[in-house]
Order: sequence, then C-alpha cells, then structure tokens
Amino acid sequence: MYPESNKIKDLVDQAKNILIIQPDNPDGDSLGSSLGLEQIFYKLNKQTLMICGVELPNYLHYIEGWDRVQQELTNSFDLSIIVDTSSSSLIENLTKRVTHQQLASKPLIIIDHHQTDPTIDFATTRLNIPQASASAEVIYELAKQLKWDITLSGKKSLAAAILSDSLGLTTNSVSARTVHIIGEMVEGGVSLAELENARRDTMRKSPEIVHYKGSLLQRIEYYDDNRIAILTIPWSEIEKYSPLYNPAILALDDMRLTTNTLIAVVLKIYPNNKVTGKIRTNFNTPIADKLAETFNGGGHQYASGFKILNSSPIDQIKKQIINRSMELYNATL
Ligand SMILES: [Mn+2]
Repeated sequence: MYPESNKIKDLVDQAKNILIIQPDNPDGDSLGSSLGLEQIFYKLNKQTLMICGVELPNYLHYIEGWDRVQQELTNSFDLSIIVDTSSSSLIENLTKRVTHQQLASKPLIIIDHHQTDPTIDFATTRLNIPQASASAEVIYELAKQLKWDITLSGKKSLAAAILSDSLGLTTNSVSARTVHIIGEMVEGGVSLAELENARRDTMRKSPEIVHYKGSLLQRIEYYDDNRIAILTIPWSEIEKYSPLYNPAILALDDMRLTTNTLIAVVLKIYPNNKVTGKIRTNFNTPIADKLAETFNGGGHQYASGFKILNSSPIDQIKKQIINRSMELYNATL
C-alpha cells in the first residue's frame, strides 16, 4: 500500500466533480492515465473533466477517448488531479485557463513517476513513484489497493499508457511488476495486438512528411566521434509541419540509432528567443535528466527535456550541450 493511498481515497470520496489535468507536453502516458482515472471515477459515480493546456497531437489519437480532453474549463470542480508531472513549468499553458488560484483553492493530487524534484508546491498530496515505468502503472496499483474497479476501456487506456512510456515494455524502468500488470490487463480483456495496430495506424505519414523526414535526417549534426547527435528545427518548419507530425519524433530514433551515438538532442527554435530541447540517450548512458537540468529542465535518465526563455544564440546552446554531455558521459564511462 502506498502511504498516500488512504489520503487520496478520502479526497476522492469527498469530491463530486473531479478535474483531471495533463501537463503542457501531453504524451501517451499522460493521456492514458487521464482516461484511466476518468473510467475509474465513472464507476465511482463522480463527474470528471479532463483538461490539457495544449491541443493533443495527432499521434496520440490512437488512444480512444482522446477527443474528450478539453482545453477550456467548462465546469466547476472540487478536486483536481495532475498526472505525469510535478513541474510548474509544465502547467504554464494550463494556468492560462485554470488559474493558479483556482487550482490552489481546492484539494490537488499529483500522481507522477518523475525523478526530478517537484516545483508545483501547492499540492495537497503527491504520489510519486520514480521506479514506476509510467504514471499509469501508479494509477493501476493505486486502484488495486483501494479496490477501485477499472472498466475494460479504462484498462485499455492504462495499458496503452504503460506501453507508450515503456516503449513496449523495453525501458530500464520496466519491472517484473510492470509486465505482470500488463498481463492482468490482458486477462481483463485488453488486446495488445489491437492497441499496437491502432498505434501503428497513426504512425502513417503523408508523402510530404516522409520527404520532410529525409531533409531532417540530412541535417543531423554529429559531434565527439558521433557520440552526440544534434538537430535544430527552425520556427518556419515547426509552423508548417507540427500540425501534421512532431518533427522531433521524425528524427530522434534514427539519431539514437547512429553508430557510436550516446545522446540525441533535438532543439526547436520558437519566436522571441524561446528554445526547447528534447533529449534521448542510449542504454548505459543514463544522463538525460542531468543534461536537462543544466538548462533548468528535467525528466528521466534516458528521456528528458528543457525550455529556455530569452535564449542565447543557438550555436552557444549547442556548445553548452556538447561540453556538458561530454562531461557527463565521460564521468560514467
Ligand atoms: Mn510518464
């Protein structure tokens, strides 16, 4: 039993209208976790509203129910739950729609699995299990401990979330328990083939995007004997292609799969000197979180990100990434 479970049960028992919140960088885990909670609360006769500060990207549309996630607060709530982040910088867009004050005036639960220290400091209770492969895994365990029933559709959502964050049960954070949980879901009627098929369908790209991917791959820069791969995406391309496909996702896997490469970074350049970085590292190079922290970002050992406002010129950022990466992996070799 998690120490926070009973507290969470009390808060849910007392609530009628529950707001379920995803971070500004929604992914398969945050979406599947939200939908899983929605289904659990449905069985408990609670009203729910799922919200996210940004529009859900197309590649998440394979998870059934994504279209129930709203961007505006259309109902009052007496309890809110943030899934899959503890970082205040990842709810900035959201707080344009639901103010800090509104959130802080009602009980707030955080359910997360990130290693980084929390910066959302007004939560009533925070259930954070860094060993878990996904927030959805934490939600499944919590539901089990509290004997909350999960509908088949809720199990499908949670399974999709775990498979998404664990890259099909292959990341370092996958424990025997993670695999058992997926087993229990399959016993409960979830078809992994069906989930994977739906996921692959959304990976189909238009010829235009396939060609764009080709141009991205040609622009990848390699440093330090190919150990570091960096790709820069300018605003003009973000504007043109992002609605169709996330440009970073088009290139990251190929970057990581280059001979000798340990670390892959995609930098996106936005107007007003804003730069974001998406970091992925290979097995045996668990430094992604530390590299992100150099820029006040965070995340996991193998996947992390950061955001810089008032950024210095991009070449300087690259230099910083290269120097810090070398420092970090040379220390682990
Ligand atoms: Mn997650």
